[in-house]
Amino acid sequence: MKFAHIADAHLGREQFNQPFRYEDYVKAFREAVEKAVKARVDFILIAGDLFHVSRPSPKALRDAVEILEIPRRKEIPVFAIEGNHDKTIREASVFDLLEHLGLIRTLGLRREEKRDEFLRSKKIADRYLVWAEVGDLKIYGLRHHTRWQLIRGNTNVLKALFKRGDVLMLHQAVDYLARDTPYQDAFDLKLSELPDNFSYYALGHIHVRKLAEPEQTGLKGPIAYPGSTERTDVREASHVVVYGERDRKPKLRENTQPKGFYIVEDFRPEFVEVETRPFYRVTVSGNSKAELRRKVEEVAGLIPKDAVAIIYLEGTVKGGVSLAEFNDLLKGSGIAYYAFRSRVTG
Ligand SMILES: [Mn+2]
Repeated sequence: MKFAHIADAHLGREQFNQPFRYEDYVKAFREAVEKAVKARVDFILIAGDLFHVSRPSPKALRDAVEILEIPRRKEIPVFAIEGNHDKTIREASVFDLLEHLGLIRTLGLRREEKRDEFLRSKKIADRYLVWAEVGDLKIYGLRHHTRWQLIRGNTNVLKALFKRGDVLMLHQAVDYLARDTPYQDAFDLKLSELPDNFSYYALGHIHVRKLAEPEQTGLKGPIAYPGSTERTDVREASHVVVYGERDRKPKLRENTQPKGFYIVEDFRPEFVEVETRPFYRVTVSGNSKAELRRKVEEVAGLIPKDAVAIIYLEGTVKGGVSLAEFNDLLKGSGIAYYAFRSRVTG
């Protein structure tokens, strides 16, 4: 059995208010789905945040429908959960609409019983737990919940709901994998709070690729975050340039954060890269405005025209600097989008 594990596509996001970034997000998700279909997977998992908001624009919805029709044409089922960005407490969600169109199947606790070729349901209090079965594989999932919803005193809702199965799909930050991410101190679950007895933990929420092997965690299967399909934050830059105070020339590191998704065979994830626009994170240090300007001009030569670049200015400059004093430097550079951020002290 082979499946694809995709997360955090954030369709509909127009990063930096740039229309071309909307298209980039759509393109990355399309490439992931096309590559999954081409690899002839048995099913596709979408581990939350398919959309950037719970009420996406008609355009984002249309793009999602067009892309999800690719696996449907090949009769490859798509199982999904809602993330913190696209969940809703309203009675009907965009996920219900996509499900009605036969494009996805939503796993988790639901108001109504669901049964079809793949879906099974079990009544739990006033809800139905809906899971999927493909061949002899049992796939469970639950949409994003806050920590206090999942861990209530001595009750661990996840462990009560999910005793055993093959795949468990969640949209949560697990502390063990949240190190060096924005969720380091804002995790939802401790490693020990994850249910045991699953062969693969298909997670979403942390936007950088992470993998914890059973030897590290003591769980039966790996915990995997594929990361977002596009670059959602400067921490996910593809290229990092540092021009320090004492450097005679800038230092460039390439392909620092590959983007993509996992193709999982026999519960072993294999990362598949998706092509994304180069995203530069640049740090320039200097002790005068003239030095900072000279270094920015030099760095500009390293950044390709189609790139996004976020440039941090650092150092101690008498009287400080205003960012407006730097914008003219890159005006004619052709860089698709750039912004300066100042950490200069006066
Ligand atoms: Mn997300």
